[in-house]
Amino acid sequence: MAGQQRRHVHLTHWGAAEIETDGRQLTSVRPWREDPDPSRILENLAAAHRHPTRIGQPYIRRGWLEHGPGAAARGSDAFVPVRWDTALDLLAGELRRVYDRYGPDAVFGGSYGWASAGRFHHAQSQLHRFLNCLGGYVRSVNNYSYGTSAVLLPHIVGDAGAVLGGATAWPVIAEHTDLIVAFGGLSPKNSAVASGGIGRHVMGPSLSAAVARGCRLVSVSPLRTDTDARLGAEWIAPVPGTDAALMLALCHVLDAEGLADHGFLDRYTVGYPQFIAYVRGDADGMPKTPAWAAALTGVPAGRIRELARQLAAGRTLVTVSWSLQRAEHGEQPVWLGLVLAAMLGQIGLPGGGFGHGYGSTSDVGLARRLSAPRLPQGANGIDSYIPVARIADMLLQPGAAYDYNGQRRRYPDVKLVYWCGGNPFHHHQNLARLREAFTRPQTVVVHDPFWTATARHADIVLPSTMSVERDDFGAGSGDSTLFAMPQLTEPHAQARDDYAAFAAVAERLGAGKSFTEGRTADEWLRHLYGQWRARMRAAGHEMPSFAAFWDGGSLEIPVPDPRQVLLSAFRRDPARSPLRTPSGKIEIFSAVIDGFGYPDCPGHPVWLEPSEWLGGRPVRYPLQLVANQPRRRLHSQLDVGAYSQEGKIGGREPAAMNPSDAAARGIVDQSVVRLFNDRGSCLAGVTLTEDVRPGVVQLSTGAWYDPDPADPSFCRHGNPNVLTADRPSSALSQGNTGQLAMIDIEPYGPVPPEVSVHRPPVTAEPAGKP
Ligand code: PGD
Repeated sequence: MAGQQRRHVHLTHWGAAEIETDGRQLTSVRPWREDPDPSRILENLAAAHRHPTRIGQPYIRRGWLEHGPGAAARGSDAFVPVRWDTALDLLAGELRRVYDRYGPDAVFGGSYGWASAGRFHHAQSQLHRFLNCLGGYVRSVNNYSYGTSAVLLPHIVGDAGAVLGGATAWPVIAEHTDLIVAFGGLSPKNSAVASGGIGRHVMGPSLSAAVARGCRLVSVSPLRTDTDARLGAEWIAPVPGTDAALMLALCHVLDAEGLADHGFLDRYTVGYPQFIAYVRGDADGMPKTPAWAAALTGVPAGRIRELARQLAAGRTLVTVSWSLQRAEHGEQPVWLGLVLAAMLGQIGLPGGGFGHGYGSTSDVGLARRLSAPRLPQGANGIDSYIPVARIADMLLQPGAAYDYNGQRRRYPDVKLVYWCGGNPFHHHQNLARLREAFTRPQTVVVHDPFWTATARHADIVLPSTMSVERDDFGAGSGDSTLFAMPQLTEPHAQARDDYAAFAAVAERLGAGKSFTEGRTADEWLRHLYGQWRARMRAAGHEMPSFAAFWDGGSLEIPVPDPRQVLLSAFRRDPARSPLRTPSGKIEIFSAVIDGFGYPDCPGHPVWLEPSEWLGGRPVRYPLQLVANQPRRRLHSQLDVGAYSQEGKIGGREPAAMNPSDAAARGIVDQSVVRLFNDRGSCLAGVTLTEDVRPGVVQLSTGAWYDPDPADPSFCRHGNPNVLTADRPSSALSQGNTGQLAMIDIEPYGPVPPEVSVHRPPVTAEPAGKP
């Protein structure tokens, strides 16, 4: 393929791109011309594609190769390059050993992660299908994006998918909304990305249209940049983690001033009396007044009172970002956002009501499309799972009991961990603890295109192709454009598609036929497309032939209701379109949750003091870290790319803090600093800005974890997850709480150590050579 000029639109999680290649390199990457608001993250693609941290061939960790399964030196050992056949034989042998000796309950295939756009080569789906062919695996449920809401929403409003996929569409907001109050903001950087991809970014243009019509925005966040400055939003900056208190006070004012819509509450909700008794302080003697909330949030009581009146004055959308639930007691702000909207009585009306995740990903606010083609994953032979963020607990405490969503469960005893398409050493909290947890399994297998921190903590490492190196088609999970994604370059070195690797191992284990069904990857694409086309035809939609689709480059999947309004059918007729809650209504009080008896998530939303926050006593670490999503890449993906690298300061991940906090510590702009707490420390390059609330430090996730060899709790590069706590959001949801942590920060005196993670790891002599 080298030397062959190619040019095609290609889909990524952060947008579609018009890519030109010479068959080997990406010679030009430009945004798709139909995207009205493309993301600069595309600029990472070309340099990352041929970066030295691509994995060029299979590797086996030296200790594992020489001594067999076991963890000694995992994470610091050298890697031995091996031939594909050797790696596949070793992997097949190890899978056979573990399945025979321990069964599928000992194989963890949860493998959380976003991998790449593309429906067939979706890494997790491939892995799950493969492990299902071997008898099954321990899976993970929920996600790191909205894992807390995913458990809460079914109890209170029916199901998470309905709220996210059914969100009121952007054109309706642009046309009808008078006021958007965005708890957690409407982040332009987060709306640049969507799982599975996004063709047209419409949030920015839609908000501009709303504002041009006269819609006002209030952005509630410790970071001013959480809403695009060009929209002229009012910035309210509460103490991080106190949005629930602010919302309770807004409810208090609506109640006290007779602004609550009792007609709506009576008809469409249950449990308002219990909730409002709490707000009034009937039981605890503490009315949740603006003065009460001002002391917790730092937002003046007068502004809270005035905001409540503004909420009730017109068509208001109350929206809560996903980031707010990525915290201890993360259920509360989400539940309260819904309750606040219910009190305003506009749920189900165009442009009013509730939203969750606008600005958290670009597909919330896209009207729901019909289904897209996808790879069937087969059936799992066992029913063993963990809530996804309990990975370290599972590995560290096999057999231990824990609570989850009304159940008392036990962790399985996992011997083999298989990761394909995710990076836990990016996404999980308290990385030193995760590293300890990764010393427990006998074997860790990772497929990835890059030498990520997770690949460096594996025993068997297989090099995957990137999406530009294979034929596929892709549509984002909420987007309606299905793109043909023809292969643009030859694979890097000896990288192979995950599908090819799994097929070869399955063959060795006698499961080749069930995994491949006798199809090549190309035949799978045609098969999946054909099945989908038949389904669409049965539903009355004629779609082009595969050849016509492939030649045309993209097609539009039908969208039944482009102007969808969240819960409009329920509003029209709650008896005929009840919610899938026990009462069929919005549950302001949930008897089910109440019945679980969890102190950290009672039966109606409340203010609960987090274990660590700016108002906490005693003060050990005085600054609040906000570990949010990065602007210059998606998660940890393509951190070696040009746009991500351009943002580094002194080679470190950029952090931002208020000049007043910096001055108190002798920290100067653009210098290298050390962030620390009891769990760990990391370096970062600091920017001083009034856009960060005093008392707060912002450091995004996704800088590749670069542990000091002598101290894995010290990251030389700037991964904030060495600082965050591996503490669940609550017993209800067991979600991750990576967004917030208490820290301190100081100038870094010595010459900063080299960041080594952007070079490949140490490799040993190939097996069998002198
Ligand atoms: P990615 O960096 O997207 O992070 O965590 P996630 O694990 O999804 O990892 C995807 C990996 O897949 C990359 O290493 C990439 O190279 C690899 N990959 C890409 N394509 C392929 C392929 O075709 N085959 C294979 N085998 N691999 C491939 C993200 C997670 O992080 C998420 S979703 C959220 S929302 C969380 N957010 C936070 C947060 O706000 N704060 C903190 N502190 N921590 C978080 N972690 C979470």
